[in-house]
Amino acid sequence: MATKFWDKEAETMSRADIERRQLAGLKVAVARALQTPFYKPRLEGVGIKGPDDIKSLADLQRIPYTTKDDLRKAYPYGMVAVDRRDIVRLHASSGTTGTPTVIYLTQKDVARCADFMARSISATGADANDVFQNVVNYGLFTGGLVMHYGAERVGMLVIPSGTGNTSRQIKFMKDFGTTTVHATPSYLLHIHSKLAEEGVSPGDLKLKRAFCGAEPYTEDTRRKIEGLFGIEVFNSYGLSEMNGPGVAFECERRDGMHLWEDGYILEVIDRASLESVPDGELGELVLTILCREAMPILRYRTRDLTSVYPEPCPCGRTHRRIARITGRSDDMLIINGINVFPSQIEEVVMAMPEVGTNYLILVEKQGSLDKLTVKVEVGPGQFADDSRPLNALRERIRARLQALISINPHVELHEPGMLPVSEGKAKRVIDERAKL
Ligand code: DLL
Repeated sequence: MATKFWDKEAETMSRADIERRQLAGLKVAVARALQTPFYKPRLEGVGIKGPDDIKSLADLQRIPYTTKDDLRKAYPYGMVAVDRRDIVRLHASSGTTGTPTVIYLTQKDVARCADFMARSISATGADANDVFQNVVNYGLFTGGLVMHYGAERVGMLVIPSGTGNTSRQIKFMKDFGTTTVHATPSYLLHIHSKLAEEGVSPGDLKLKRAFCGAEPYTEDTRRKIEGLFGIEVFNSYGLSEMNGPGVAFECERRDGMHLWEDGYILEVIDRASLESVPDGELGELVLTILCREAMPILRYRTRDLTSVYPEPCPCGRTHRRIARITGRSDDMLIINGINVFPSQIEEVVMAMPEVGTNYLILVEKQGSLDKLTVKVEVGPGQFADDSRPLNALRERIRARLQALISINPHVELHEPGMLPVSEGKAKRVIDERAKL
């Protein structure tokens, strides 16, 4: 399969060259960090007083981890390393409560984000021939503007349609001949469920591919979207703290996401010991950003769970791949003492062909015990006079879930369109116990 490079030299450089770049980048990042009220005492406390104290990449291990809480404590300007007048943009995380986590970009940072994004987009095969509909929020969320700038850099025709007004999204897709769409997987499924109402079938569209990210989803959900639209779905990973999308992206092989190692140093750690785990083993992703002037962040604990692919990718890119994010360490539900990740439930539900495009997990207290309810929308036309097929489906979902998570859940089946939809990140879990 011919692969498209945006910057072949950078994307295929040898490991030795990547590490040389990383060491140089780390020295610069440390020098910048020492300019900030937050990092100066931290770094000096471990004997790092200047960039020359970083002699090899192993010195990274001397630097303490940075957490989301640290970012909140440094709010608003405690981690800024440049003159205020050099900052041209800020973004903030989508957290719904408390102090937001904010990141800042200089002109050069904005350009670098666009470059990493352009690499990512090109790796999927997209180019200036494509019409690109950016169906994500254009506000403080990085998914809108950062993706937009990258898509323009590649030369695609960008429709900055933002989220919402699903019937208009479908009209744009049809009228402008959209070939590539960027959306959360949950919203893209919702768009599919509305096609028929608009009198449009997937065959009427020119859609070839979708970039899906910003929230966890399983391989079955990917396959479901691919089958429903007849397109290819590329997994896209990023977080505001690391400039948003464009951190790691799937290439045409759609098997693991290349993490751009000349822009980021990646570590995967064990959550208990905080030590690095071997390639292939699941752990928490820790990232150090090398490609940002305005706001250095060193060894950021993302809370996202992944592993590094041990083998190189046949596409020729030398930047290592990370596996699909299986969830966040703080996502885990403990139900009657048993650990359950929402992704395990999604895995069962979305693997069933009868299931539609939406589901919801509800956890409540019932007496002294926890009660798990999984609400699932079925595909169109399945609620009929004969309830036996649905009863059988309900029982199959229940039994498979019980086998996988060792909890006997209540399963409710719903007609299409009955469960709440979000246009951005889906809220899949409602934990009523938290309110007690
Ligand atoms: O979601 C940036 C982004 C925008 C990524 C568009 C991809 C596409 P935040 O709002 O800060 O930034 O949320 C970051 O979302 O730590 C993960 O937990 C989750 N996340 C992002 N991409 C994926 C993915 C953006 N592909 C948080 N799979 C991250 C699973 C993802 N989870």
